[in-house]
Amino acid sequence: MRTRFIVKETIKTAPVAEKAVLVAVDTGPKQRSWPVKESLDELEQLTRTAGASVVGRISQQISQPSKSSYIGKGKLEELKAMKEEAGYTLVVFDDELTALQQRNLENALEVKIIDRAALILDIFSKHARTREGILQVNLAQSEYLLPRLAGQWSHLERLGGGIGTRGPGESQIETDRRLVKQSIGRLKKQIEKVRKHRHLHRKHRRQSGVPVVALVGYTNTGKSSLLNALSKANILAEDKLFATLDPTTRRVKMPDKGIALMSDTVGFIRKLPPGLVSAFRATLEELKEADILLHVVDFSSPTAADQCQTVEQILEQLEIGDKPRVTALNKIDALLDLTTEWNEVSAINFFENSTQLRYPNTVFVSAEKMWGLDNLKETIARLLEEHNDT
Ligand SMILES: Nc1nc2c(ncn2[C@@H]2O[C@H](COP(=O)(O)OP(=O)(O)OP(=O)(O)O)[C@@H](O)[C@H]2O)c(=O)[nH]1
Ligand SMILES: [Mg+2]
Repeated sequence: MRTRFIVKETIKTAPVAEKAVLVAVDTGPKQRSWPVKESLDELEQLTRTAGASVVGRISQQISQPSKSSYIGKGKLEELKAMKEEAGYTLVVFDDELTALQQRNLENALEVKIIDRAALILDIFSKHARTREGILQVNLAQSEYLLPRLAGQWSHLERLGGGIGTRGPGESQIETDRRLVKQSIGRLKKQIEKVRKHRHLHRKHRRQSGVPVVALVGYTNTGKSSLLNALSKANILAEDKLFATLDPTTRRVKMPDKGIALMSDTVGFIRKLPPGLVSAFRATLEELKEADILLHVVDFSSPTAADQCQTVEQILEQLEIGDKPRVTALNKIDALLDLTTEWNEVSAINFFENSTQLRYPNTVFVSAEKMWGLDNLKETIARLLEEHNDT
């Protein structure tokens, strides 16, 4: 019998990448701790993670953003003049815009305008996989939209889909605020059910007496990579912001042959949209139940200190700022001079001697090279034991 092969042809049409220009204002010394260049670097990473390419950057030194158009008139003209040459289809602003600023900017530039908060929400919506994650992102998006329902969404639809327009149902948004409010109410109820379920799950876990360590940190610092290295798990780790949204828990063998449960969760970022932290309460509550926190820092980042400060602020906001903590200064390999051959011992000695960092429960590691992991586990075990005694 002859076998017939049927060749199915699929035509793949890759969506055309949106081209974005990034805009920030530099309001002077108050903001010096996070210079505008670094802020724009981060905004660029966010934009790329959302799937657009960056074709230009603009920043303006002003004491206060303009109430009507965020940047001043002259800068706005400059941005408009760039349009033809750069061919941008999207402008991303580094701060949250008011509905008025957004509409004025859209009218002046005739392209899609989004702000940092919308960009972060868009990435969250792309990366959410579990029902819990999706519900929480939908809630945060609806809350972001509610005060902005001034008709600009129909305008946005005319400008095409893509970043910032993925939302909890554009048709609803068009209809009216009441529908969005109803949907917020529904989402909250559904999330409440998830919370209760999680609460029960945690209760069982607590009864089992296995200690729980929660990884926290700025986005892209290597939390998932470190958990993979510690547990030989296979969690997605990539050079993208917010690669992880849904919590993952793994069993890790400790030096005393005991077991600890370590959970990896969503990373933090500066200027997180305010609604996002509250919408992610169900996920973030996992952190409250942990015995200790493992704060993962990207020690190779020029903004490591500022990132730590942001993490501290969010931990305070979640009322877990005083939980016992181990700090892992990660990615030390990325700081080494490559003309020398390094190994675990020489690299860690080098950092311990050169930085003279003497903070308690702070260790140098490289998740990529698997350096410092035993020391990290011992530090965690010691802290767990101390915590148990109290
Ligand atoms: N050089 C170097 N790169 C690392 C190290 N650890 C992680 N990375 C890289 O850093 C990037 C982010 O790693 P992830 O593990 O996804 O970081 P994360 O903190 O889980 O990030 P999100 O889930 O997106 O918040 C990836 O490209 C990793 O390969 C390290 O020790 N050294
Ligand atoms: Mg991750």
